Amino acid sequence: MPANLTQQYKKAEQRYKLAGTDAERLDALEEMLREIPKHKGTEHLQADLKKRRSKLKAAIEGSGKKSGEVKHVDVFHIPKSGAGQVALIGMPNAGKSAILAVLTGAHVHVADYPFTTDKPAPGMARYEDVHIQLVDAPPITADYAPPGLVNTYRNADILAIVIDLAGEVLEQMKVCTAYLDSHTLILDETANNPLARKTFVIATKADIAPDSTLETLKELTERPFEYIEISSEAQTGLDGLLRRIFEMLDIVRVYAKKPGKPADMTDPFTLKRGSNVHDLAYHIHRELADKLKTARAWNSPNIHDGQNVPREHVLSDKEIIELHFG
Ligand SMILES: Nc1nc2c(ncn2[C@@H]2O[C@H](COP(=O)(O)OP(=O)(O)OP(=O)(O)O)[C@@H](O)[C@H]2O)c(=O)[nH]1
Ligand SMILES: [Mg+2]
Repeated sequence: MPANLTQQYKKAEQRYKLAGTDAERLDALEEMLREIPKHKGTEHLQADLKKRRSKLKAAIEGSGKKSGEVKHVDVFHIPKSGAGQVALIGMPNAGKSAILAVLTGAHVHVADYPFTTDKPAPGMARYEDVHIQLVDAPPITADYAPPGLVNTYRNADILAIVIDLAGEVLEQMKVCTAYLDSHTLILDETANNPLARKTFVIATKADIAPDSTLETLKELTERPFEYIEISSEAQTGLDGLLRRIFEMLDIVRVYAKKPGKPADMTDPFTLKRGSNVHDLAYHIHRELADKLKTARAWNSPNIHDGQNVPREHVLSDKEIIELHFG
């Protein structure tokens, strides 16, 4: 086994091992293939991964298929990857695919006619050293939304309503909120609805928006959404958008360190805010978590660098943790 596999590769491998379904396994395997360093030392492993990939693909295509029956793959289910998943919702031509393209480099079609996108597609954006998954989606209208689309939104951590500021903003807002309401997807603080998702608004095409369109939209929308104004074309507001998404995900990043070795500061683990040292150990390795003996922390508020911390120690963003297993 070559020694120079990246953290990202190892995480994907971990995901592969923990996957519950073939589809998740395939997704993790694809990431491993993307992340594996491409050189002579990894040729065998690459070949092995590719072999496993074709087997999995065959298994997925074969499953549920009786003779002559058409295969069923849920194209609306986008397996999660990265620190969190944000799915876009909007009317035709709103600019959803353009957001994916500019933030993730995913190969999505951006075009000047409606209904360009016909199924959801993921892409990976980056905020500092955190990977955030964005999901492009086919459009909805007042009369129609693809029936399976609700699955895409149910699976996401956060929903982003994409409004074209150069279009009919009130109509777009009405159609999107009506859709989210009718599927009880929208977060109503008072209703304690477990199906609801955190929802905010991306107001796009700021470069060609008539003056004060956004102000009007805010004034006439009753729900207290957060609005983030961007332009994919002029590439404005994008850093702020990613920073807010990171904050909304409510996660902390933690750099794990082996005793006697420097921490890998390039690729943090991400955990829900409020997680502790034991959660980190569990996240890294399920079986090892209970064998955790001690831990030391660096870059932690109120703690001297290198001090021992208990397993109940709550992690803060950017902490470095050294785990000692018994
Ligand atoms: N000026 C300007 N044009 C934009 C911007 N974002 C998208 N567009 C244009 O708007 C049109 C539609 O963009 P898409 O990203 O394909 O829209 P969509 O929401 O994915 O459309 P559907 O796939 O039909 O749902 C394209 O011609 C884009 O070039 C922007 O920020 N500024
Ligand atoms: Mg599109």
